[in-house]
Amino acid sequence: MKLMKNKVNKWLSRGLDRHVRLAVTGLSKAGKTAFITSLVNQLLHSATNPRLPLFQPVREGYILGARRIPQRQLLVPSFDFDLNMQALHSQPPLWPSPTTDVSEIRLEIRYRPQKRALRLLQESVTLYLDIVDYPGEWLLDLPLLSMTFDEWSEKQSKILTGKRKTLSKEWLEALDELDPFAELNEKQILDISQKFTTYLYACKEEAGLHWVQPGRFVLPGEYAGAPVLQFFPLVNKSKSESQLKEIPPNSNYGVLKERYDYYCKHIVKRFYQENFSKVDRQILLVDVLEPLNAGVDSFNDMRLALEQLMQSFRYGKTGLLQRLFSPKIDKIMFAATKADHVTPDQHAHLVTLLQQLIHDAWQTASFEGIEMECLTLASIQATEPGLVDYKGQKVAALRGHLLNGDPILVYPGEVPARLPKRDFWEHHQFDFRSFRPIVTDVDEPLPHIRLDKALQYLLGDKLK
Ligand SMILES: Nc1nc2c(ncn2[C@@H]2O[C@H](COP(=O)(O)OP(=O)(O)OP(=O)(O)O)[C@@H](O)[C@H]2O)c(=O)[nH]1
Ligand SMILES: [Mg+2]
Repeated sequence: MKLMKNKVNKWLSRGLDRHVRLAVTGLSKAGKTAFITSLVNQLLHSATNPRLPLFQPVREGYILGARRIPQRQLLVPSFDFDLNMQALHSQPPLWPSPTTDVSEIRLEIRYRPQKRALRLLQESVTLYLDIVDYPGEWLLDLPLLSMTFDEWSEKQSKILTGKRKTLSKEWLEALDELDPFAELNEKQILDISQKFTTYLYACKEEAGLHWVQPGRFVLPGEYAGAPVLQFFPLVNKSKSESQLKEIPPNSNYGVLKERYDYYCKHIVKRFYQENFSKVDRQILLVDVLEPLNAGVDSFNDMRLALEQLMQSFRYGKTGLLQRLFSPKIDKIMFAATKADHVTPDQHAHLVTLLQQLIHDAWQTASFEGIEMECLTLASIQATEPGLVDYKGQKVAALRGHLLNGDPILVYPGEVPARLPKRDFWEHHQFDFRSFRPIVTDVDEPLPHIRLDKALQYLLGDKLK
């Protein structure tokens, strides 16, 4: 009889278990890894976490706790939570390293059900939470799936202005020498590909630009050195109608086109298939402050890249992501990260600025009946609000340590509430610094700003 009861209970509890797959999206350095690390850290402390007043299951005490369990996808590397925490707890504390590959983490969260019907059946229920982390650059490749090689080449020609024009000089000179319709010259293709890759690295590292496409060229992961990463767009090359009709497969052109198609089909498509088809919830993290600090070029580039990335938010039937991968996303959160870089009185501006940046994606998602929320947060708070004397008055400021360890009290400046106009860039001065994480003890949860609000939005309803 007892055995029977246990079996029924086990069956029942499995029936009540819930699953959430959360996609944490954002451009490179938006703060994805910091967000996941802090979110996992907060949940692992959830039984006694005093830092989560806005997360109802913790505030009302019906969450029992959370623990890490082995992930389902055995071929995907595990998210290195321990290494990230080790960095944050080192002396002096360090930020987690940039992400170079996809990784995943799974949590088992146990709670006392609040719905009466569930309570009668079971004392506790489990929510399994899967979170995936990936390099920001890889997310910019989705639009490639709707472009032919020629369309992509044309698009790349159009953006070769400003800093990109200067950085692309060597690559374009080498490209000038190429006859696209001549028989394949493997050595020449390799040489130009390498120059193109160097140009992409320079866009990312030297110029701090975000729109770096194809994303795998700067973060190749397992494909480093493979021919699938040896192609480039044929910019500034005129091609006649008749030439385009019959491109010999063994010409330089034919091979570049073939590699581009292969890249789209086997790398981009596979990545989205594996990571987005089962997503339930999505958060888009945006670092608005760094590009605002870096100037108009950087800010506009961020907007452009964000636009590309938000193609993944077109969930309607005509949206590329929906057509190819049918994710079942019912809630999206848009978050401006690193809110601890500005004084609390600027947070409202940060939100309105973000709302303007994501306006189009918001409209489309709203039309599809997807629930959305916009907020500003700091996954790992590195500063504390303070006051400075300015012309005899007390003014809001931030107290923290710079990356080199120097203590600092600074007024970082004002965040514009709307998208900045031309004259704004001429007159405005920012002082957004990079701060070192605050020293914390291993047994206390990481300090944050409004991460509990994000948790409530993304998971609160699944823990009822
Ligand atoms: N002050 C502060 N800085 C942050 C916060 N989150 C991230 N940062 C800073 O932003 C940097 C990038 O954060 P990551 O979490 O590595 O960004 P990512 O989106 O994972 O970047 P990729 O892996 O390169 O795509 C960190 O090294 C920190 O310097 C935060 O909450 N507060
Ligand atoms: Mg990362």
